Amino acid sequence: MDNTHSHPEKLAVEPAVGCGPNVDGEFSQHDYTHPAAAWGAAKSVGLTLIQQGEILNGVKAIFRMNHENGGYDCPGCAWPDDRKGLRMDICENGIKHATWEMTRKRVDREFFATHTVSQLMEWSDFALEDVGRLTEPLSYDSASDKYIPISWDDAFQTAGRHLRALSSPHQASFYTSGRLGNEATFLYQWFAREFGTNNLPDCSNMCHEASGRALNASIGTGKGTVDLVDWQKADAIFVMGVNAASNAPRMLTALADGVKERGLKIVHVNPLIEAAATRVITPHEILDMALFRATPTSSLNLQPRIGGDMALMRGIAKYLIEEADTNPKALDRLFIERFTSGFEAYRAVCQATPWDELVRQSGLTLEAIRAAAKIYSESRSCIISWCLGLSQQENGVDTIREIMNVLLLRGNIGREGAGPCPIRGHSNVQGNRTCGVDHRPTEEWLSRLEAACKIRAPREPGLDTVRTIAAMAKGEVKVFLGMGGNFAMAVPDRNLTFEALRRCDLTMHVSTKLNRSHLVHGREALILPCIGRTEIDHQQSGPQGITVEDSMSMVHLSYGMNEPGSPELRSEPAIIAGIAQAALPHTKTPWQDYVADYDRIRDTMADALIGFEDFNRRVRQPLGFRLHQPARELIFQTTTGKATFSSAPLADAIPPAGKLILSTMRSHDQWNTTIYSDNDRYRGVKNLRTLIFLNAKDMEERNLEPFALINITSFAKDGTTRTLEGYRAVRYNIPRGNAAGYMPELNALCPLGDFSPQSDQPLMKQLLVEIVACRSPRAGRHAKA
Ligand SMILES: Nc1nc2c(c(=O)[nH]1)N[C@H]1C(S)=C(S)[C@@H](COP(=O)(O)OP(=O)(O)OC[C@H]3O[C@@H](n4cnc5c(=O)[nH]c(N)nc54)[C@H](O)[C@@H]3O)O[C@H]1N2
Ligand SMILES: Nc1nc2c(c(=O)[nH]1)N[C@H]1C(S)=C(S)[C@@H](COP(=O)(O)OP(=O)(O)OC[C@H]3O[C@@H](n4cnc5c(=O)[nH]c(N)nc54)[C@H](O)[C@@H]3O)O[C@H]1N2
Ligand SMILES: [Mo]
Repeated sequence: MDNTHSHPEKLAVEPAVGCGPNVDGEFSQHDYTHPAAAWGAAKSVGLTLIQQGEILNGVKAIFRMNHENGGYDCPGCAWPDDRKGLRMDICENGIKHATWEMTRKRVDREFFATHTVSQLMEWSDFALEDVGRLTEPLSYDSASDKYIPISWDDAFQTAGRHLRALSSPHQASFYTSGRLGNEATFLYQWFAREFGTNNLPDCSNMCHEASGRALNASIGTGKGTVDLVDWQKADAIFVMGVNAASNAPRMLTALADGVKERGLKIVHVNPLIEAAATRVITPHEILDMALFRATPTSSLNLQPRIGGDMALMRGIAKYLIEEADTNPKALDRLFIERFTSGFEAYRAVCQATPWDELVRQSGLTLEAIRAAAKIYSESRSCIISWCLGLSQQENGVDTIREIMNVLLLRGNIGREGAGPCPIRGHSNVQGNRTCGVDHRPTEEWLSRLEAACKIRAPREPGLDTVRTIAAMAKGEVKVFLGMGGNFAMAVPDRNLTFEALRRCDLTMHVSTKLNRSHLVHGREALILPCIGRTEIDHQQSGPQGITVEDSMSMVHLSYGMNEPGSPELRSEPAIIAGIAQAALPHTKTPWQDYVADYDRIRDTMADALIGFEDFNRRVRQPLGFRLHQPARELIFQTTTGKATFSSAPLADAIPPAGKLILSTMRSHDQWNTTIYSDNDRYRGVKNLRTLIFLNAKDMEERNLEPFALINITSFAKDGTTRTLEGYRAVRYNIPRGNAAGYMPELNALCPLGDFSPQSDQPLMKQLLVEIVACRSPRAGRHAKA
């Protein structure tokens, strides 16, 4: 498709506050024709290092990242480390992410003395973070509308005073973003529960909640069962609903190696053909880089409609079941009989679903579905991996269970090279759940915690992310603590969320950099600056390591290597301990002992957590250790003791006439709410974020020229609408009836009440919208907060 357009037109009005740098001038979109990773990535790394003044440290960091014995865990994503030791297991976006933290820029008290919060609200999100690392604790002064320095002691006392004043512990909510190490996570949930609440919303509520629930129901574990060795052994891999070249770039290595070394078959399932689905040059292959020798990384590209994945999976199952009439090897009958339940009902459902319905709902041709099924049925061992493209859907749980159904039909679990593999987001989001951040804790968890920590834990289910916002809006939650992350921007329904946060008595954030969540604050507010993953964590007993768990259940130590960005910074465990002591005057927990030596936290974790026995010793083994995963050994801790087929009705993914389904996603140059530039290299976009990718026919139907200004209105289930104005329509290879654009700008369109009843996840990839030409352009205007 010809997407080569550029549009130098300048807008008559001021560009509105957006998330990216908001650079003026020309913007464009054209087809990206180079292989993924390769020199474009190398160049971009160089530019980032220069921008952050970090050439030397950056280069040093590259060589220390993800290395066994002493390196720090890359904060970029949760992809496991390649421990072959021979390669640089790094990627462009990981380096960008680490150097963003290691910047030399600092934001000090002078800055806050000269800028009011109202003024800062006018800044872009890029500009806010770009002022550099936070250097000391700050408290909001309403008289001057400014943040002013506060001592750590006074900050903790402020937190404690508010928390103690609540009439119920459930009036506080404790958010976590998946950056937190296991030790801090464990202390954090301990503190919340000793305080008396399970209000522990986290970024998982918007990320992989659906995967956890589906996997639990199906195979009795919330996690995937495969590891990197399996990725090196599989003979077919399905890559579904992930933009790997941008968001899990180290996956490209596994894909390219598989193709080169053993003819791996790769099926990409994505409404967009993303860069990983074309050809790649992985940066550690220096020779390939030099010779521009690219490896094709796709056997089949399927472009289902948004939400059409379940129909595709059911189609594959139907094919296998039909094949089984003539080919006894199509299904693994022995496995089904010994290890599963619910097969007969599932077979009946597949047989009863007509092919044309599967074709209609998936948006794929019959031939395409059959081609995928053929690759699947001919593979000896197959991995199916997925990310947000599946989990952020209305029927995310059913869809992921359908993936499990397909895997179970051929016994693709519990053996080498086979199994389910959710691609996690934040580098320790999986560890956060393992270590107790869960608003719906099990009785087993709570009673083990009580025994190990000698506390009473509450039994009332807590609030998740969406419900925390609703409760703040109603005045039911009065104190909000954000442990990392950028809550105000990451969550749905921007206007409502801003109002909700502003109703709080106290909002506080533990952060490395200034972000919008600090500016959208309660009556009182605290910014509590912490050291980052790349920095040395000095405590009484010496420098501390923290542990993290990657996407594939490996737990290992991470040591920072730079001196803290400012002497005033504290570690996350130290900040949690400070707040806990101030909030719990009668606590018997020796908080400061734990901070002095993280081995003590790990010793208590070893008592509280199944699988963490002898934690301190095992985690010091060269590669750390892998958490025991019963489902991998075909032990299924489900209610039936077997892996369970689901027979859910097919999801309806077809938008009503005139409307479109909009998916919100990341550009190549952003890390969640952190925007590095307004470019999206692999999608060929330069200097434009306020865009919507549309099918050419959908544009024609609406009389939209390329780059036409448009308004987008979303329709909530409760009948309310939300509108963003002055976006640009960009012609793109995307199925008809579908549209895509960037988070977090588009979060203004996500209705708070529209979450999946199966996962409670906001429908961030499945918004019902109408797109019309914008008559009175107010460029990229964001719904006013
Ligand atoms: N560089 C970088 N790395 C990151 C992040 C980052 O922001 N930047 N974020 C981290 C986090 S927290 C997470 S959770 C992950 C996110 O990683 P991704 O899941 O890759 O995140 P998104 O950019 O939201 O992309 C979603 C993908 O799903 C596709 N998609 C949308 N709807 C559908 C659908 O209905 N079906 C299918 N099959 N596909 C669909 C989109 O086209 C897109 O390719 O990445 C992590 N890694
Ligand atoms: N529309 C839409 N919305 C989405 C998504 C989507 O696909 N579409 N994706 C969702 C997903 S998957 C996720 S995970 C969430 C992400 O939600 P969050 O995790 O809340 O957001 P981030 O942007 O990752 O947080 C960035 C901030 O973290 C802080 N930070 C960075 N490093 C550290 C550290 O080491 N310690 C501490 N304490 N703070 C640190 C910095 O201050 C930075 O500003 O967004 C969700 N929102
Ligand atoms: Mo995520």
